[in-house]
Amino acid sequence: RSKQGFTVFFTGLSGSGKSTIANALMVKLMEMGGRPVTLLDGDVVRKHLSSELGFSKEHRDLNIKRIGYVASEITKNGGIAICAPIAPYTATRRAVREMIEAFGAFIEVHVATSIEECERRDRKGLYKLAREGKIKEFTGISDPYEAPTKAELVVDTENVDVDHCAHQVLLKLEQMGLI
Ligand code: GGZ
Repeated sequence: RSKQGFTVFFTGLSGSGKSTIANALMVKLMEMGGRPVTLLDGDVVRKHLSSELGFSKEHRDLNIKRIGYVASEITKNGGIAICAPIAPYTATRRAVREMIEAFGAFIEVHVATSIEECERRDRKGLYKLAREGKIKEFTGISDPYEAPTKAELVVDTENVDVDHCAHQVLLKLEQMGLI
């Protein structure tokens, strides 16, 4: 009997490393074969599925619920969904968890890179723009990020490299009997 579907849901600040870890995880899961793997990355989803949305609480919630819906369909059909949005609100993450747990497993991974480190890296220059007030409602600067307290896994990208973070997720999936 084939194994149940599941969703790995990364949450963390802009520039925390969610996309990089999610991509590394996707490659590892694809190499294992078996089930199809679908990556729903924050900025890609915003381009194709949520292009009309901004960054108000209402729009962020709508964006996350769309991602959750797509992930729940993938999970229902026995696939693997990897989501990597900021998802700053606890209640919204919980709603997505409930939607997905009706069909399979939900693994929340907090990419817990500190705001100081994200701003120091500032890979896309967005923190600088946010500080200058050129981007409004920027997560961690002028908009909230509610850190998870009950994530299945917390990864540290300040002291641990991307590949090792992805490996930690794989170990968790193994422990849970999902792969
Ligand atoms: C946060 C913003 C904002 C504001 C643009 N706040 O690091 P990035 O650039 O490539 O990823 C971030 C992305 C956030 O979209 P999400 O869909 O993940 O957010 S949410 O889950 O809250 O819906 C960032 C960029 O968009 N970006 N403006 N104001 N991030």
